[in-house]
Amino acid sequence: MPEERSGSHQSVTGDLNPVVGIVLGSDSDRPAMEEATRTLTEFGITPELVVASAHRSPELLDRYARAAEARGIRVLIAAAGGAAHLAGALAARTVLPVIGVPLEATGLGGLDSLLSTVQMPPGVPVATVSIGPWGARNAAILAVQMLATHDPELRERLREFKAKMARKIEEAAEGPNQPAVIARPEGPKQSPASEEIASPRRGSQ
Ligand code: C2R
Repeated sequence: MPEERSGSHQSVTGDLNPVVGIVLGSDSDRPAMEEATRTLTEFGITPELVVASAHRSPELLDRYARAAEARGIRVLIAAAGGAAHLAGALAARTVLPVIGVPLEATGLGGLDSLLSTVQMPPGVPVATVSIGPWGARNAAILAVQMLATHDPELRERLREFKAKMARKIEEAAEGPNQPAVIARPEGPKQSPASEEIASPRRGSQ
């Protein structure tokens, strides 16, 4: 188990060496996965993005998967459409956690990629998220949560992120004609730390 990082200098946030690798089955998957990069950047993590296909470039995928851990990658995100064997092929070659994002690429609405990503045989898990952009965002958040198990600064950012999400819903619930029972208890509206996630230190483009 890697040692727990503590303090801003030890945190993976702001690391120049990527700790998250996003693998796309095709260059055509880039738009669908922009949300993943954007979300990771919100948390101060800049991923590396590579295109490699289990079907079309098996040797390239093999090289990438086998070198990832030694290069400092901690979590892999694999996104593919159709017969999406990409995430499983990565998971077969590394002990790093693999998050699979099924994409919609055929007339089957992404159900084909969902099933081919999620239905892994026992022993080779792929943490599969929802189809398309929802999955892209959740894959990034899940990757942050995995990294945060050994990174207190990231854990704090996740708490602020969740608090901000809850506040947004609570504010909507404070609209007219809402039952008093769900009114917000008295307390500070927003902590300065929460503003940080709203406007992260590192660029969010
Ligand atoms: P093209 O647009 O390049 O024809 O790709 C890609 O992820 C993409 O969504 C069409 C779709 O094929 C997917 N693809 C896979 C794999 N390689 C490419 N599912 C794989 O190895 O699993």
